[in-house]
Amino acid sequence: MESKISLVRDEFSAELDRAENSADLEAIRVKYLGKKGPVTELMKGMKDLSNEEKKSFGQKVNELKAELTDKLAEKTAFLKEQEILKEIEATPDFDISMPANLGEGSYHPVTLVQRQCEQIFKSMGFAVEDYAEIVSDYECFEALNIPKHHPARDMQDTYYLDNGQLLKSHTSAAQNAIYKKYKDALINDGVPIKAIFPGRCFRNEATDACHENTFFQMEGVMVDKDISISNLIYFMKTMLSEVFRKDLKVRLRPGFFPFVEPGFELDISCLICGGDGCPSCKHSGWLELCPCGMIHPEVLKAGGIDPEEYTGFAFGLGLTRLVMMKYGIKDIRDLNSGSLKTLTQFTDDE
Ligand code: FA5
Repeated sequence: MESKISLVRDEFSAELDRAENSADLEAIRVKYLGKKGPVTELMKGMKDLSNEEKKSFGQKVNELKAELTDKLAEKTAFLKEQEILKEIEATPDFDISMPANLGEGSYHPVTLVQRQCEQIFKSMGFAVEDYAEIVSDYECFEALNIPKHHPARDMQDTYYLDNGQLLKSHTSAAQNAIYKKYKDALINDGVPIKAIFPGRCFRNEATDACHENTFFQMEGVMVDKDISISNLIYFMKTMLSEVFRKDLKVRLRPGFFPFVEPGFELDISCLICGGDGCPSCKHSGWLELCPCGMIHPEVLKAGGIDPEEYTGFAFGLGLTRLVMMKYGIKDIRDLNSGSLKTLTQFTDDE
C-alpha cells in the first residue's frame, strides 16, 4: 500500500509538471482527486486492513490528498500569474497623461476672455507678456513704492515661501521687469513701452461671491513722452466697449495705490443686478473692475526710466471679475470649481 501512495505521488507530480493551462489542471484534479481517482481507490482499499493498519494508512492517504490539493493550488496560481504577465506584454504601450475622453473639450471662460483682451490690446500695438507666479518681495512691493511695513501691504496679504519669495498678489509685480526689458528701446530709439501682462494672482483672504484666493488680473502699462490721463481713459473705454460690445455705465473715482499718482478706481455698473445691488457687487450696484492711474515717478525710477522725461499710465484689470460680468456668473468661486458642467458652457462669441 505504501508503494501505491508513492506511485500516485510520482505520477501526479510528473503530470503536474507538464500542465500548461487551467484545462490541464482541471483534468489532473479530476483524474487524481475525483470520485474514480487513485486517492478514492486507496481509501476504498482500506476496508480489508486491520483497525491498526487502517489508522496509520488512513492518515497517510489523507496527507497525500492534502499534498496533491496544495500542489494543484500552487500550480494554478503560478499559471494564472504567467497568463497575466503574457497579457501585459501583449498590451500596447499607453500614455497615462492622455486626457480622459470627455468629448471635444472647451476653454475655461477666463482663457476665453483673456484671449479676447489680448487681441484687443494687440490690435492697439501692445505686446503681450508672461510673468512668474512666484516673485520676490522687491518685485511685488518695494519696486512699486511699497516699502517694508507700509500699510498698503495689509490690503494684499499673500502666501510666503520659506526663502522669502511669495505668490504674487497682483500683476503689478511684473512692472519693474517690463520697464527694464523695454527701457533701452524707449530711451535710445523712442519706442513707447506698451505692454499687457495677464496672470494668476493669489491673496490670503476670505472668499465670497466676488473674492477668491486665486484669481486673474491683467496689467497694462504705457510709457512715453507726454502720456496723460486722457490716454488712459481712451484705452480703458476701448477695451470695455470691445469686450462687452454694448454701452456700460462706468465711473472713475479717486483711489490710492502707492505705485500711481494720481490713482483711480474704475467701476462698472453691476451687470448681474443691473445696479440694484446683489451679493456679486457687495450690494453696492457697482463692481470694482480696473484700478488705474499715472505711474508714480519712484516706480519709473526703479525701472531705470527718468520720470522727468517720461510719463505713463498703468491699469490692473480684474480679469476674473470681468469674466463674471461678461457671462453673468453670480459667484466667482464657480470659476475655480473645476466643475465641467459649469465651465464647458461658455464659448468665444457669447
Ligand atoms: C491691484 O491689485 C493693483 N495692482 C491694481 C493697479 C494696477 C492699480 C496698476 C493701479 C495701477 P486691487 O487690489 O484693487 O489693485 O485689485 C485690482 C482688481 O483685481 C480689483 O478691482 C478686482 O477686480 C480684482 N481683485 C482684487 N482682489 C480680488 C479677489 N480676491 N478676487 C477676485 N478679484 C480680485
